[in-house]
Amino acid sequence: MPLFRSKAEQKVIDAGYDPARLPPGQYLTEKWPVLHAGEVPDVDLATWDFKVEGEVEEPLRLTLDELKQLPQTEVTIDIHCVTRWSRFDTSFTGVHWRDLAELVKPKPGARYVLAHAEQGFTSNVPLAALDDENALVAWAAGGEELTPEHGWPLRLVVPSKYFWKSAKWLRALELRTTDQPGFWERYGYHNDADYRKEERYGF
Ligand SMILES: Nc1nc2c(c(=O)[nH]1)N[C@H]1C(S)=C(S)[C@@H](COP(=O)(O)O)O[C@H]1N2
Ligand SMILES: [Mo]
Repeated sequence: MPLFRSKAEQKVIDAGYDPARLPPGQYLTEKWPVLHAGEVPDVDLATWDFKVEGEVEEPLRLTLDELKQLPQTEVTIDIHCVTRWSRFDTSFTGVHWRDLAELVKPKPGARYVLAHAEQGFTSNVPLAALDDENALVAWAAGGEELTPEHGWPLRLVVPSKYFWKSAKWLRALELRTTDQPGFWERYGYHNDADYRKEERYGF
């Protein structure tokens, strides 16, 4: 037993969880805060599509209905925001990268992904972060369709990184041979975003 527990750790214990589950510098919240730059976009499903492109043999373009025909995966993950709130046990439903990879056939040089969202928002992750068992492109959370503010109709879920990498209003995954910083990364956030190491800011 440590001699001292922080208030944040005590709250995790009081909520019935193992305090080791809370990454350094985070506190537990029961709510699900909404965070993004800009406005919630107006999305028209009649013209909406989702693409997987770049370093792939077979570029893919799907409507939401077509995406939902693919094998579905449900994951339950902990969300860690760089602004220090963590939310445990959020479930998401969507398609895992492995099922998209089977269709697009990544070229051998594909190492990085640049996610493209509405209004020019981008986020970058190594392709390995999408191979994570619990990473998804998701259209539902907690068994319900995503709400507009949480990314309807589709968002990325990358549980190994701070949550800013999980682009809401996702429109495309671009596979790349080289890394390219996304929106928040250009703004000064850490390129790698590992919450276990508190990789919050790049400077
Ligand atoms: N398109 C888009 N996605 C985004 C962002 C954004 O500004 N635009 N912000 C990110 C940040 S900083 C966080 S913490 C999470 C918040 O997701 P939530 O609002 O569902 O909690 O979305 C991420 N995805
Ligand atoms: Mo964030």
